[in-house]
Amino acid sequence: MSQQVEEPARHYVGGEWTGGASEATFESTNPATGETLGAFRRGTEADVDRALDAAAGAFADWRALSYVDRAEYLWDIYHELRDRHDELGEVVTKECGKELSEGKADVTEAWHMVEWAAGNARHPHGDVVPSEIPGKDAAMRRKPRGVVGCITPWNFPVAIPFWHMAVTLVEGNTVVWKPAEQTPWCGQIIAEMFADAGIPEGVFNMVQGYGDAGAAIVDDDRVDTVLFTGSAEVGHGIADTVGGEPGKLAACEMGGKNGIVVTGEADLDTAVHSAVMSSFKTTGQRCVSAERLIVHEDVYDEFKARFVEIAEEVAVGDPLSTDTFMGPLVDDEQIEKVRKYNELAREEGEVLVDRTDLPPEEIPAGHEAGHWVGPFVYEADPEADLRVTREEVFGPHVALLRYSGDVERAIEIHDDTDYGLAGAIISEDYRQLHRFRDDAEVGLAYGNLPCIGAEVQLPFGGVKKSGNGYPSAREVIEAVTERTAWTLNNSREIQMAQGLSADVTTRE
Ligand code: UN1
Repeated sequence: MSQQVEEPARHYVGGEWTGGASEATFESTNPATGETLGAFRRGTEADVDRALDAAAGAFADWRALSYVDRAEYLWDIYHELRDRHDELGEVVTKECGKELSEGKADVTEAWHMVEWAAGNARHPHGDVVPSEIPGKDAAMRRKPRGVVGCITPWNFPVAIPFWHMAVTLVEGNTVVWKPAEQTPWCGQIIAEMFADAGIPEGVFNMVQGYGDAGAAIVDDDRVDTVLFTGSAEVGHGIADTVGGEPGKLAACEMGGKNGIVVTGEADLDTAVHSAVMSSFKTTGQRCVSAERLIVHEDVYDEFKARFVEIAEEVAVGDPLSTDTFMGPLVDDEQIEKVRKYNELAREEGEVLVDRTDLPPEEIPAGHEAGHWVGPFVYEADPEADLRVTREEVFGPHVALLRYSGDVERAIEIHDDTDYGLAGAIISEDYRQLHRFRDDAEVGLAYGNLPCIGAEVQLPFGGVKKSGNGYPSAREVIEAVTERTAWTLNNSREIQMAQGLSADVTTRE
């Protein structure tokens, strides 16, 4: 399947393409045009059941291979992702609406993750640990947990599946994956890559569908770890369900209400550029996008004037055109949500830029059915208890929050949300930079940069409501492996640590 999906595309289970238990299908549509990209079988509980059986059945043989042999399948995929970069970047753009350079960066991020995971197969996988007793050797060793359920979002439809699956597979687990229902075409292509790479049957399984299929994965006893990236609402539900099941783990990465602190010592070129990138790139639909700009009173007026000027002018349009900065939102539901929060901001704040309804001349010809909104910027009081400055919108919707006082005060405002994923500080004063680095409640902290664009070799994840940070990059290893503490006695005598006596005394 390359440029258009021709017939209802199927699930990939146990090494075969299958129509599944139900005839029901769903469509993928291009968010910029409303055009149908293809039809896909909608997975049911019965399909998930078959996929989990296949994954459980394949586990013993897959874990018996060496890390290096398992990684060979991933290297094939690495080359295919690189060879098909332009074509796949365009598919990402057509299916989720990100502009073309972002569609291509999604594919690049995917092969970076595959490279990291497959390369890691030749790196040490445990620790040699000293013992108190000279005759003992101690080590930490890892082993795969078993069947891993992966549930991935639409905003990084190629990269995030590989964040979840590349390390998971190299570590020796088998996988049942449900791609986001908005981006099943990307899911189909990734499944084709695994099939082309000849991955042993049952090791990788994909079931297309909606939340009911995802729930069937989460609820099943055969699943040892659930990896989830997506909304806080769904993620917290998964963490609750899985938390009640001993032996099962959930690693969830959710959103944020991310902020950028611009201090009185900021370089304003860097500040404005970083804020525009963080708030409007990907049309605000990254979990790391910034919706709060916390700006010191000394530079507030100038920052505001410059930020507003660009927000009025950023190019919204056809995501396949290289002149576009912002593509459409992904779907109607997202449009509704952004509209609702823009309305709330009109009540709770002071509007500075309102491009919610783009005039017809800004909508490219042939794209009238797209999900268009432009930037929305407002001022709000950081002291006030407002919903709009604390709840995640996931769109090009951003608050300017003016502060006075020192960087500690800015960090207090920054931390005044339930989330803690990404954040940035813009300042020329290294003491302020370090204060933010050390104290801000975030998993990803940036200095003099946008708060988007993390590289795969760094840990990715948040604190507070943003999740536990494990379903990505190198941290996945913790979620998909068990650790064994292995201690071996090299002497003929048994000696205990902690001064514990090894003497066995008898009645005689
Ligand atoms: C996401 O927003 O869901 O750090 C992931 C970044 C990207 C990943 C974003 N590497 O912006």
